[in-house]
Amino acid sequence: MSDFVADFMAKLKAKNPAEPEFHQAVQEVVESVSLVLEKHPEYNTHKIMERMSEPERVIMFRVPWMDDQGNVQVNRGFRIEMNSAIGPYKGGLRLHPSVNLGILKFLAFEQVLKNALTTLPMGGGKGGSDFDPKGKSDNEVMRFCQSFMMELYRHIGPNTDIPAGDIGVGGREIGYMFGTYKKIRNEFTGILTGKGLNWGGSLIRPEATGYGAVYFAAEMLGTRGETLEGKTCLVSGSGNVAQYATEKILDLGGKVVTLSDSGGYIYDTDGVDREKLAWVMDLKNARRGRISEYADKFSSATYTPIDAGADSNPLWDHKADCAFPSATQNEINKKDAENLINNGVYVVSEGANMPTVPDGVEVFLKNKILYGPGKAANAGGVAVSGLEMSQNSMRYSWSREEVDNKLHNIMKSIHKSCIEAAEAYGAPGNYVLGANIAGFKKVADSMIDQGVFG
Ligand code: NDP
Ligand code: 2IT
Repeated sequence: MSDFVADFMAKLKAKNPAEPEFHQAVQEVVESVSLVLEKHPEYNTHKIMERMSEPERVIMFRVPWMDDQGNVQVNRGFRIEMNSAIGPYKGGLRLHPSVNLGILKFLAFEQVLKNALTTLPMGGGKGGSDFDPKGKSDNEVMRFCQSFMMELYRHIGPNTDIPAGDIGVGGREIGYMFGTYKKIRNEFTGILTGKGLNWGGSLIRPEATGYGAVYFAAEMLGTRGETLEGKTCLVSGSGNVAQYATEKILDLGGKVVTLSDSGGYIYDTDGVDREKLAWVMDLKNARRGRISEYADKFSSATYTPIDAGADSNPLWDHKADCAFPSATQNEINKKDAENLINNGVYVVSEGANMPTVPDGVEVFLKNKILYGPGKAANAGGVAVSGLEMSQNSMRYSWSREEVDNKLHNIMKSIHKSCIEAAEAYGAPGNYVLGANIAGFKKVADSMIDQGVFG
């Protein structure tokens, strides 16, 4: 680690204690951009890294709600408005018991660079709550979402901050939040993305993150003259991103052999075909059950529980060509990364945000595999959110084909930006460096243009 990076990180950790995920996300970026800072001392003069790692605003609030038994429950709500240099704050809301300030700051920090890569004018933000939607009734989720929006509404707006979904937030939650905002403000505007198709949502938004991660993998394979046809793929998660990554892998002729949830994973020797995928979507989206039930239903599959405390995750220890981690942060440790390489995996396209620990990323880079980090590979979701905002502004909607084409072109453009930035800084094929540098430069130059408040 260079003196600059060590010094920067020591200060960041002292100022933001007990936020390991935030430290991890920032450190990777500081390491990548230290090459840029050497060539461009003006970024240091303007204290760009210091400013980018300090949120413009952090909102933390009480979310009281009443459960079905009439008991009052209290959760903590957050919105991190990280950076608005290139557009209004934009990024998802996560509802999961693990949510805390540090996790949302890491996600907001990543979001700023990701959004810069999309080519669309969006700044970065993230929010959510430690509310656990699992096991809650529809009415409880609605009352929580209403209470959450009773505070959030003051801080968001179609030109200020536009939240969307993330873990635990899909169409149902966006609907309850949108209805509450509309009631309070007496205004029908695009203050959230991922809306229902009947009330301002965009076609392809639910599919966008998963499709985008697969388009990105296809672009990476294209640099070696290959396609996804006939490739065996490991997918983790079984939520929004995993489901549509699986669908697009099938479209492009690949085979998906794994899916998971926080309890364990299934391995299907015959592959998850369209019929089985439809069954998974029904199981998960109706919140009826766990992925373990897949193995009861389909005899070609086995279920293995995942022990979160174990030294490796068996999902990543199968013969395959490609991996699409699509569950959560730090789900691939160093041993998992080594297992992937030893099993022949040479394409990793991250649907999730920061799913690989830094030592794991090192393993991928050392082995020179095609490794697309989350902020590039999963940018399709927020990109189509940006397209939803454009459609809302125009009071118009594009067809499925139009949105899918735009998404595809955006993913190609992100891939190209990464390749070019990596080459310009002497590390051809290093998408980590490429994504961090390309995203950083766009935001940094905009901040300089706008003076010290930019
Ligand atoms: P969903 O809530 O739809 O699904 C999440 C999936 O991941 C579930 O299968 C869930 O299992 C599993 N999971 C969640 N937390 C953990 C955990 N701590 N350990 C193991 N498994 C876990 O979320 P999404 O599919 O939307 O999000 C998945 C990832 O993709 C996240 O990292 C998110 O930040 C990222 N992402 C999402 C985008 C979007 O548009 N939705 C855009 C870009 C990135 P279980 O059911 O057991 O909880
Ligand atoms: O991590 C992400 O990019 C998202 N959860 C999507 C954000 C958005 O605003 O669509």
